[in-house]
Amino acid sequence: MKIYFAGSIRAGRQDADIYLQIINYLQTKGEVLTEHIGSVSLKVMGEDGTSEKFIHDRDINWLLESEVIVAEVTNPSLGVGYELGRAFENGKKILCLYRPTKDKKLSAMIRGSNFTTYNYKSLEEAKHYIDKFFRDII
Ligand code: 6K6
Repeated sequence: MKIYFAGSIRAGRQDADIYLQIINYLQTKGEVLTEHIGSVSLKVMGEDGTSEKFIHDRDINWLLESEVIVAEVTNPSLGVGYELGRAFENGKKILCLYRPTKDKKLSAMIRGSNFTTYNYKSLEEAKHYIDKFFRDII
């Protein structure tokens, strides 16, 4: 099963290590087409020599060929929001994972959508919800 993982890039890389751990776990469920999102060497400013159009078209092709989209949505990202909208319109199975904090709230456009969204506090909890999501969609 092809899985598209989405997480913030230009909106900030502070959660890159969490993305990596989630991606590592998702790789036990299928083929993650976007494993670079977890790379700590991927910085906010961009991949050298790669045009924005190339990135957009490549990522959308990967998204459209994936069956499942998993997004870590704690750090709000325009790109991730856009990918979720495209995924939804194309009938993809969507899991959003969110770490709640006292002073921030997840966008109503995500929480109020039909996406499966789970709050989590630890990697163990995220893994539990990933297991549940994959059990439910099979
Ligand atoms: C590398 C480092 C910074 O920028 C790059 C090159 N850009 C991207 N490379 C790969 N995927 C990208 C890039 N920019 C956006 N995306 C896609 O949008 C990813 O699949 C992420 O899930 C999402 C991140 O969007 P922003 O708005 O946070 O960048």
